[in-house]
Amino acid sequence: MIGPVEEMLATVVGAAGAAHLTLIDPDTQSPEDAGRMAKAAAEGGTDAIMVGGSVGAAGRALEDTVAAIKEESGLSVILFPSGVSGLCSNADAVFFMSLLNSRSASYLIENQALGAPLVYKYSLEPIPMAYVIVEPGGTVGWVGDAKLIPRNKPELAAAYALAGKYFGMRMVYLEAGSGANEPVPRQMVAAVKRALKETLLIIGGGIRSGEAARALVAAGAEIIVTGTGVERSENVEDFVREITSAIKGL
Ligand code: 1GP
Repeated sequence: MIGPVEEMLATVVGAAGAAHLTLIDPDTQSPEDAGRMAKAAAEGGTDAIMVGGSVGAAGRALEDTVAAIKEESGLSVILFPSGVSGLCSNADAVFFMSLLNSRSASYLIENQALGAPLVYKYSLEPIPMAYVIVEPGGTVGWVGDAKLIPRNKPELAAAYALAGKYFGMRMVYLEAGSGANEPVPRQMVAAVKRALKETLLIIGGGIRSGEAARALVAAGAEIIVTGTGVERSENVEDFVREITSAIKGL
């Protein structure tokens, strides 16, 4: 069953052609600073906040960060967990994902099995998502033990994406890795979108400008994620507005 956060994202994509998510890692700044960043991102037109990180995004820091973001921005918070410890009860939703090109059962199903009862207990909205990591992959590629998709092999990315769709996952996230020098190649985005059709395609990793985000949306991306760009920008509202105004209403 589709829940309210997923419905909201689908509505934004339907109306504007694309949505934007701001990724905040609780390990990178204080909860207060995370709240301020989220408020500025909301003012810049971001649609929801993703909270997660490969290392240290857990416990009190995670809960306090989620609380501050919700209070300051009024936006929905979607958890983006690297494992069971990335779950908390005060978020709205969780990308309930399997890292399809991981070599490790931990990231394919074990964390998900251990996390599922907590998702239920916390009444989090699970958003079923296929997660596929492309070169260079960054920290998440290493931690997730991913067999990285080569950048010049769009057909491999499309095959994994289609497998995710056939499993019933309603979103596919192609990830270049946080802080990547370049985003996922446009040809790969286009090949994956051709395979997916109506299944929503999320692209993240290495997106630092409105121009880059627009090119990815023109190729078929529907949800753009930015983390590092937001973290490093001196004016979060302006940076987020640059991205949102470049991708919406194309
Ligand atoms: C990481 O794709 C996201 O999961 C965001 O990447 O930090 O490079 O924006 P950046």
